Parts: sequence; C-alpha cells; structure tokens
Amino acid sequence: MHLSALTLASLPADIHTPIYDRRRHAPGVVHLGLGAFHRAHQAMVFDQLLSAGDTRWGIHGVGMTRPDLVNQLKAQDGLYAVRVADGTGVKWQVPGALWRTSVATTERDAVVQAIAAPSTRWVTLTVTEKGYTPALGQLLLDGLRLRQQSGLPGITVASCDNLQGNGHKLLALVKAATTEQDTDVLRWLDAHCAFPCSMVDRIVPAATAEVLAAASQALGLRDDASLSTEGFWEWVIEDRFADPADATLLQSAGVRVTPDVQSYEEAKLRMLNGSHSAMALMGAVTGRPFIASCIGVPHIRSFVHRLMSQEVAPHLNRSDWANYRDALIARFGNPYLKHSVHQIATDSSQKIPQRWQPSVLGQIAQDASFEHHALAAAVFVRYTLAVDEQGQSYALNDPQAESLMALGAAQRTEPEACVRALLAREDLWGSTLPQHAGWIARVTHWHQHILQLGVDHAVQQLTEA
Ligand code: CS2
Repeated sequence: MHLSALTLASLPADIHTPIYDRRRHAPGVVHLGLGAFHRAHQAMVFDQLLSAGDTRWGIHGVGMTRPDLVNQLKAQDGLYAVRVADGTGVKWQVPGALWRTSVATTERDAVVQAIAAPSTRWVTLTVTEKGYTPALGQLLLDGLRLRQQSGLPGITVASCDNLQGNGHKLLALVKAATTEQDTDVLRWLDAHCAFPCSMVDRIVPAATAEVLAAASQALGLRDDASLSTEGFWEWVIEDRFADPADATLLQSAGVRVTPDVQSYEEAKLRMLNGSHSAMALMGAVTGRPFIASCIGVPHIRSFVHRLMSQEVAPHLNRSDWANYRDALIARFGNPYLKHSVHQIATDSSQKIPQRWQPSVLGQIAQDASFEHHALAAAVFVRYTLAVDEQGQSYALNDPQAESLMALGAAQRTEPEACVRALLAREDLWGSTLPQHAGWIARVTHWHQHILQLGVDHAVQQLTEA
C-alpha cells in the first residue's frame, strides 16, 4: 500500500503528520520547480504555518519538466515522507502543504490560471540556474497580467534559486517579456507586486533507492516520493512583500527577514556552493561517489578548509565566517545524505559563474593567491573528458555539455590549447579572467599536474605547501 490521504492515519505515532484540513481551502502559493529541494525546504516552512492554523499556505506545485515525479506525487495526494537526519538523530516527517500539482510543459494554461487565482498570494521558484529563460518570464507575465486584468491584488514572487540577486534577475526577466501594450501591467507590477531576493539553504539530495527503502520501513507503506535531508535549514528573505504582514508570519516559522540579503547570498554561494562544486568535480574525476566520501579524505577536507578561509572569506561581509565554515564542513560529512557528486556537477557551466568567479576576482584585486580556485578550475577542465581516473566514463549533464566536451576533448595531446579554449569562455569566467595571464598560467600548471599525477596528488601538493 502507498502513502496517501487514505493511509495517512495508519502511520506510526512517532511520525509527524499534517493535522490540518488539506481539502477545504484553495492553495495560496504557486511553486514553480517541484524538485527535492522545495519539498524538503519551503514546503516544510509552509507546513508549519498551516499547522499553526493559517490556511493560506497550501501549495500548487508545478513540475517544470518532469511528469513522472508529478504523477507520483499526485498518486500519493501530494504526500511524501522526509527523513531528517544528522549527528543529532533521525526522524521522519510527512509535510502536508502540497495540495495540487501540474506540469508546466503540458499544462501551461493551468499554471497561468493558478498564478491568477484569487486565493494565490505568493509564487515561489526553484527552477535551477538554467531555468531563467525568456519562457519563464513569459509564463509569469501571462499569469500576472491576468491577475491585473481581473482586478486582483498583487502578489509576492520569490525566486529561491542559487543566483546572486535572484529577485532582481526574475523581475528583469518578467519585464523583458512585456510589450508596448503592457504599460498598465508594468505600472501594476511596480506598485503592487514584490520580487524579494532570498537565500535558501538545506542540503537535499535527489532521492536514492536506499532512502525509498528506509521510508517504506519507517512508514510501513510504500512512498515513491520520499526524501532525505539534514536538520539544518535556513531561509533569509528580503523584507519586500506584497502583503507586509507576511514578514512577521514568516519569522514565526523561523525564516530570517532582513532588508539586505546580499551578504548572506554571497557567503552561501561562495562558501557552500563554491566548495560543493569543487568537491563534486574532484569526486567525479577521482571516482568518489558522494560529497561525504570527498570531505572524508584529509587532503580534500584541508583543501576545502583553505579554499574558504584563504580565498573566499576575505571578500565576505560576514564576521562569523569561521563558524560558518566549520559548520559547513560538518554538514558536508553528514553520512545520511549520500549526496551524489554527479548531481552537484550537473550544470556546472551555469553554477561556476556565481560560485567561483567573485572570489578569484577579489583575490586578484588584492594581489592575493587564487591557487585553490585555479586547481578547482583545472579539475573542471579535466572533468570535461567525461572519463574518470579509473577509466570509467560518465555523462556530462549540462546545457553546454556538447561544446565543453568538444573544447576539452584533445586535452591529453594538446593540454595548453584546451585549457586556453575552456578558460576563454566568458559565459563561465566573465570578461576579466579570460584575459588574465596569471590565472591562465596557474590553471594550466595544475591541469598539467593533474594529467601527469592525478587530482589527489595535486590537491595534496597544494595543501601541504
Ligand atoms: C548544490 C546545491 O546541487 C548543487 O549545486 O550545491 O543544491 C546545495 O546542496 C544547496 O544549495 C544547499 O543549500
């Protein structure tokens, strides 16, 4: 038997389940990007607000591309179990905030109607870095225009993707979709809608067979949509809401509301995500499957510690960065997470710009060393060969996969030309680094070291220096 509204009552008593009525009210939130992250992060914040009796936080979840996941969730009435596990213990919870589901590619009109529904007060998004396309701007604009034309109140549209200034980027995308006929909509958008920036954090790996098996054991029911996460979560959001009263409400659920999210965004993208990308690429090339297996290696751990302390922290506006760093290293080692390096290496071309570039530029401006980032970039070059150091091939899952692999293909025979060609890509490295002789020289140096002696040897040498 599956987890569903009907079987919910049969769950063991120690599993936290929704106690509120999930059918009487229309959803107040439309979420675009119904992946693992949202379901174990914001959906659990909204679950808390619903549990406190505020019926406006039910979610209409929209899968952008994957009908399989949406169908599974539909079959389970939007219910799924989350294992929250780390050094402090293991517990299971079934959040109940997901009330409706759609798939954007096949049910676009339903999504537009949902954005324009009278009950909708928020749209949240986790569509990944590569999801910020004109089509997304158009989808949101169509929904917002319909709201405006129906005389409905404005809403809060909150981007929760790992992009610097995500709210500004999203608003720009929506505005870029407008035409001359949209002057009223534009005026209404500016006056009544809010696009706050936000930083979200919780490590939520894509589910594995191990998690699904553990879920059916814990629940006594089959759950094809269960997830595993850590106890830690953070949501820092800019104090900019269509309904200003939402600030206090979100705070009551543990969300940090602040006038300035930028310093949190920067620290998180460069410390957590920057280290993640470096470890993921190292793991992919050395054949270590999970982040925990990478951080468990003393020289990789030392590399990550030094990357954050020496090259990232000097450019952050966060005085508690040493505590933040140590907490991150502990989180990376969480043995329950089984966070696949290939999952994090996915879309590296879209991630590297936010995660590495600002620290390297900061170091250059201060005439300081960028060796750790140069080594990470060299590992990225090696990664484009699509075969690990044991000879196992792997797929590059990236919108730029084809062009990256073409540029990196001959790196064993023409290493310098390949490094140059990959470092010349402004979409990854911006406009300064492709011209910076010192940067190119150091990446070339580490790349040669890696080809001759391997990633571990290079990391060891750098961290012992
Ligand atoms: C990861 C993030 O997949 C990735 O690129 O770096 O998903 C990371 O786990 C989250 O941002 C943590 O909050």
